[in-house]
Amino acid sequence: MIAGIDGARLIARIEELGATGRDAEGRLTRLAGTDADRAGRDLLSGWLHAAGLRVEIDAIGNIYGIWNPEGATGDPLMIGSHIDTVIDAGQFDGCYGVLAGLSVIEAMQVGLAPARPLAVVAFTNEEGVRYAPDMLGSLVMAGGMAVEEALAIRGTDGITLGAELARIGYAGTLQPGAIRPHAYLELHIEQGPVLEAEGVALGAVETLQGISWQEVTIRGTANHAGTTPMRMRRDAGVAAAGLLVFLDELARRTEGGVATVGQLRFEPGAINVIPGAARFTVDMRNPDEERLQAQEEALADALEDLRRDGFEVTATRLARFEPVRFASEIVTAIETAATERQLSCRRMTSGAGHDAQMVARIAPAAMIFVPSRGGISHNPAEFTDPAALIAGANVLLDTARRLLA
Ligand code: HGY
Ligand code: MN
Ligand code: MN
Repeated sequence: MIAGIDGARLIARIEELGATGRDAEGRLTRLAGTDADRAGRDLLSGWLHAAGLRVEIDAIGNIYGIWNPEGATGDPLMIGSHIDTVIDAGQFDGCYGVLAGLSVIEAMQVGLAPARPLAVVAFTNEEGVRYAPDMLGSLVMAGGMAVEEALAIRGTDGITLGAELARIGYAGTLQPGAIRPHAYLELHIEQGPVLEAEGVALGAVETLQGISWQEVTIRGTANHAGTTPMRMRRDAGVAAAGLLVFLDELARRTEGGVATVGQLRFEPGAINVIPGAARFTVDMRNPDEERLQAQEEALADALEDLRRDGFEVTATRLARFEPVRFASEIVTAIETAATERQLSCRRMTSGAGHDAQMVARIAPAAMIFVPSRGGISHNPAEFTDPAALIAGANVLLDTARRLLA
């Protein structure tokens, strides 16, 4: 009987990976394909090799650590997440799930001989901050996008993902999808307030909400800030500001809706020039597909109104994923594993996007959440108590064993 994972080593690795790829201001920022991403990838690959795993890199840069015990056959049980981050990130988002997956394999290597191989995976560009869409590596592995199309995506800095993966040494040869999961588990911090507010130890994630990403450009007329009467202005900045308030109010009155404008840029961006153009991103989400479509239609109507007011408006789709329901048999296995460890557990939906939603296209998949302090994430203040991290990893271990039985 294996008692559990090596908790101290898991926490130490989270800390060490969390110290990797910090910028000059000490901010954790490992965007896909950057030197910081390479540093994180190299550190993880070293741990995978040290655990005696076969390490494979596929053509979209996904990193697989495969354990093929004596006599094991069939497709692997896959445990994964991501190690790329947002800007000024917390150290748990994604990394926790990958490192917990490694710790599960290492625990099983002592005394267990599963009949099926196991693979721990770190997917490329889950965050989508530099390259859209997000969850890109798992989307390609699941056959949702051709690898050539994904490699040709230009980042926010104009450089293609393919060029960057080659530059950092992670343009693999393995065909994405060649390693097909028998089933998939992902352990992740909740990144929201629910578990902490309810005092529940774990979340058995059964659904994940729909996601709609767009980039909107509004063009008006750049003009002199002093000489141009208000009645003569076509101020793209004010038009954009009106849309930001509209999107916020729309989400607040739409059941389950959320909306975020994370990036906003005025051009030419001078103190005494009326903005001739405004570019911004729109992230809208809803667990209900029809309501998400209604949010998208309301935005489209608002953009049409601006065109009638004389603005030139374009909207480019960056990502669009429908809500996902995970495999109920795995959700049940997670609940059983939690109960056996006397840990409280509740079913829930995920507000965040995750690689599991892509892998669910090709295999039974589900997720386990642990609480986030204050519900904070995508922020250096992101934190989960070490005991909760270790408890989550042990429930991941027990669930994996149940799926391998
Ligand atoms: O955007 C998301 O929900 C995820 O963090 N990529
Ligand atoms: Mn994540
Ligand atoms: Mn994230």
